[in-house]
Amino acid sequence: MHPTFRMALGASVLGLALILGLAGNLFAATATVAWNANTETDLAGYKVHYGTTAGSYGTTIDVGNVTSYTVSGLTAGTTYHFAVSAYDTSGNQSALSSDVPTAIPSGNTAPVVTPPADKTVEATGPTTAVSLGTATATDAEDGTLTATASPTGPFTVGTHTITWSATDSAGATTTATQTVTVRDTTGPTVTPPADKTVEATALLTPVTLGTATAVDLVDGAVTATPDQSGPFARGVHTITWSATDAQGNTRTATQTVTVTDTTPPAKPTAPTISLQ
Ligand SMILES: [Ca+2]
Ligand SMILES: [Ca+2]
Repeated sequence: MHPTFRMALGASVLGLALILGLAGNLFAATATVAWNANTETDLAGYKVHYGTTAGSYGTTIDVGNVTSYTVSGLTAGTTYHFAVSAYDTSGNQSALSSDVPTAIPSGNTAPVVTPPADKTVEATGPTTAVSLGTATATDAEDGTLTATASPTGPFTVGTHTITWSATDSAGATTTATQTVTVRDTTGPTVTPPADKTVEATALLTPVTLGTATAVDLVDGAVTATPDQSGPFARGVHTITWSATDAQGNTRTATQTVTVTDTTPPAKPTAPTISLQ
């Protein structure tokens, strides 16, 4: 049995350094591991250990008596743990050096998304379809990408934030926002009751005006009210019916009420005659 071979590796590999390199394939990277040389005269070589879990290295490579080694085939965007051990001519192994965790860069650039211009449109109903336009999305690796919008409408009255997003082949997503404003500046459409002509029944005649209807594109049926309700003197009267929507937009329509007097006075009582 050989005595246990002990090397002051923990101290001697303090200089363990990693030089990361990206190979031609964007998704396979290399890392160069370098360490300080041990000083034992019977030193025979080193082993590089690496894996994705600290202290549990899935791969060990006997790299011989060198002080640097380039590991290839690493997955970009992954963190690896590296350590080095030494062995002598009798086959004794040192303990592992300190663990050196290293994140391999993804080597990918996220897409650039430019949203369409903000939009303001007039409501056409309780919800309004809006042509959002098209966002542009470009990616350094993939070229032109398709950006998708969410939500796409139709939209209620108010301000809405549309998120445009594009995802590249490496799974990197970029978002950009567009603002869509749907406004209601249109008052309800008012339909007045039919014009009326009534015969006077008194100095001021009560008239049943009827009911106006009012419909708003956004709010649906709303209430219309007249500006006067009588009773009316003889003559022609213009009644203004108005209705206001939830946004404060008012529209009006008119109804004409005519009070006629075609009734002759009652015949007088028989006169009395006096002779002189
Ligand atoms: Ca990309
Ligand atoms: Ca309206």
